[in-house]
Amino acid sequence: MDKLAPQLYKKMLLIRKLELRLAEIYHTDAVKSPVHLSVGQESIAVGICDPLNKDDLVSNTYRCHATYIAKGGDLREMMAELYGKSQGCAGGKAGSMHLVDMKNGVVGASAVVGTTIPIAAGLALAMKFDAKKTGKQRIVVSVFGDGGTEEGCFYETINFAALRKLPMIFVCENNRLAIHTPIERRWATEKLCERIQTYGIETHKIDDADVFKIRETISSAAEKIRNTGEGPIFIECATYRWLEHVGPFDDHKDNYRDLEEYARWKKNDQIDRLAGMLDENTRNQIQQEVTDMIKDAEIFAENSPYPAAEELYTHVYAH
Ligand SMILES: Cc1ncc(C[n+]2csc(CCOP(=O)(O)OP(=O)(O)O)c2C)c(N)n1
Repeated sequence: MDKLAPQLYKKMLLIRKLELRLAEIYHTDAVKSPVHLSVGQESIAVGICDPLNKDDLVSNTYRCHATYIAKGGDLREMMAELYGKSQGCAGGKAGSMHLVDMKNGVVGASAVVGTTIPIAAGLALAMKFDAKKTGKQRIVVSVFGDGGTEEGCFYETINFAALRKLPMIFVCENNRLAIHTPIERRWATEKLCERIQTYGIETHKIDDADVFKIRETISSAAEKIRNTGEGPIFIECATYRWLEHVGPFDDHKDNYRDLEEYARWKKNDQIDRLAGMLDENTRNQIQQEVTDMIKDAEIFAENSPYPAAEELYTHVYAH
């Protein structure tokens, strides 16, 4: 058995089970915001975050539950945030699309496609300056979807990051869909890595969402950037979203996605794969731990109070 299998399995299972639990309770209105679930895509977040240090940063989009959990974001605070409660990671004011936990290196997410990419570069620039004083190079990983690469600010950021050799890793989570529009109807060519190479950036492409390959690629990229103080590195990870773009259901009857492709990805499920690598005792123990963690977070969220009315007037800026 690969010695990393138990920890990777546990993190992926935690994401999967927590999101499926959200889907189950969504109809009760306990969760106060829309949810963009990552079911089927867990190996990307876990492969990225597992080899990072606690003080490295990960930045993501509105589909941010998976990286938040994989980077060690506080589970109770996440659940309370989803419930709109005051002990949530953003005081209950932001919800699912804006999870943040800076103490564990999770940068606040945004619903506006592409916008978190330049912010991540700004953080990487700060880290480059910091390293001159501290001698320790922290890194930022900026995660975005294939749709994010269609925004102008993505190319501005790629260019700036290459010019200033920023200590960052760009990861495109390519699930081939932007809401309902498949990639064939959006991209003139699929040569994303080749496009990025023209900026003088090293690229890697992982076609099968293999969690070990993703982890290894990130780990080597991070080591290279830490040793030289120079990035960026770009990684494209193919994956497939199993559920609808936003919400708790599947949308397989909506007739816009290739269900044979979905079936192929399901067969390649990394959670099933790793479960098969573990002995029964280890597997059962991890499953129980994950169930307990989710229950604990749910109870915490239920018992947390809603924000006080005066909170309406905090974090509000007027010009
Ligand atoms: C600037 C901007 N344009 C359009 C939208 C509407 N929108 C929300 S999600 C989305 C699709 C993005 O797809 P992708 O980046 O591939 O991420 P995924 O949802 O697949 O994770 C779009 C177009 C938006 N939120 N922001």
